Amino acid sequence: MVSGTVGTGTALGAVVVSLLAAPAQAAPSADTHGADTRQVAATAAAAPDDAGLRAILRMARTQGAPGAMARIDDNGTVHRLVEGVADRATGRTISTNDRFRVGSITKTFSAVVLLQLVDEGKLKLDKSVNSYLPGLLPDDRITVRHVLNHRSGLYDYTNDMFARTVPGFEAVRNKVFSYRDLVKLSLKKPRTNAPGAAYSYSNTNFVVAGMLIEKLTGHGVGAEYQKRVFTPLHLTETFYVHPGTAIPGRHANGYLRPDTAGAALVDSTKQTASWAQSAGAIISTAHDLDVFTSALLRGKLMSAAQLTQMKKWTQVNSNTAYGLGLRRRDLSCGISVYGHTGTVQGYYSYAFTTKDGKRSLTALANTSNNTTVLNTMYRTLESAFCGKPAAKAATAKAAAQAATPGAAPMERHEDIAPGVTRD
Ligand code: REX
Repeated sequence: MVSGTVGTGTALGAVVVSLLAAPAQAAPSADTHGADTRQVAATAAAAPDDAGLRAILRMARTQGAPGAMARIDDNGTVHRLVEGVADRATGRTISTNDRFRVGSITKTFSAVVLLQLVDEGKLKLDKSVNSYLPGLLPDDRITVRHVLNHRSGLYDYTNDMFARTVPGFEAVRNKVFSYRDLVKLSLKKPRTNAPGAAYSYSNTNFVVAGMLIEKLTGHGVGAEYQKRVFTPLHLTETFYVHPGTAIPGRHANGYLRPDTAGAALVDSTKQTASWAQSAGAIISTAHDLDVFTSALLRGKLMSAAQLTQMKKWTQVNSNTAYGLGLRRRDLSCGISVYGHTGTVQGYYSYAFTTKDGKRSLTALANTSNNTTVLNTMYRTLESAFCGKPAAKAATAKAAAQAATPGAAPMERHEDIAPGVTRD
């Protein structure tokens, strides 16, 4: 079943977050690549393509996702599209109001907390991690910035943990790790590069980010997310329940695809997500994620100076760049969108917004370890921000002269932790 509704929803603009006085902008470090210089349209010009989105969600379902949904908040107008089920046992239709595990979208929340701490003068991006957490890392040259832009070289322990998908998951489903346990797992392996030398996506970086939050605030990350982000933005559907295993309230179940072709999906809804914590354990909804990404890009969560730091990009591939806990995706119509992707067992999600925060998309498929579905869901960004193919062509033409030369042929290179996703 497919359904789509458009209506006027919660205004995204009524968010007021008091900011501490912003200090002078930090000097750019040698390892940060281009500032935010793409001169493309600031916001999506074409109306969202609801029919195109519907077709994408339907395709995700035929490719093995029990359900898929998308919500667009477009300057006060809400588009809701759903396909399939939230729960295979009851057959309940998935809803755009369902809570789900957001995976690495959590990284953006962690980066926001750390950048607020920079604003408060408690943290410096270009200082050594070891100056805050003595002896934690084997190289004093690894800075806070290296951790936030995945240039630390710290090996991603999830490569080994989830080399075999279902056994790997079942081995950690109910486990509670300390951050130090996870860093220790990473340090068993050689580092992938010298500090600052290369981009290499790693969950270990955002485990270190969580440790920094705890050390500098004296509180667990859940309390800091709540105080600094969830409460000020009224994200009442957003939770950090670690090490609890249940998703509170109405939610979509998650279904993990085993590596063996034809094997039955595994209901992976309940887990501690302790392997992820500050790298991936937040639970939220499409509405709350749309509010979050919009508020972030509108500058409601940190000083302009720190948002500029967050948007210092490392080019990852022809259409993706990474800032500090923030991805930029360059779409075929010449528009760039900002946010993050998330993969946690049973859930693939996308949460992106325009440069001015006026149009936001959150999309979810309640399966994972299925690259075909992931590739399909990636296309929701095009429908949401570029509109119908005809409108897309016109927008692309208008933006062509302004766009970065050579950027954005439409291709998807998901930089999931290497070796972690299987076809
Ligand atoms: C863990 C394994 C994937 C998933 C992972 N997730 O590292 C982080 C994340 C938290 O959200 N990353 C995304 C499992 C990609 C991001 O940053 O955008 N795969 C699955 C396997 C493969 O077990 N053997 O697909 O559910």
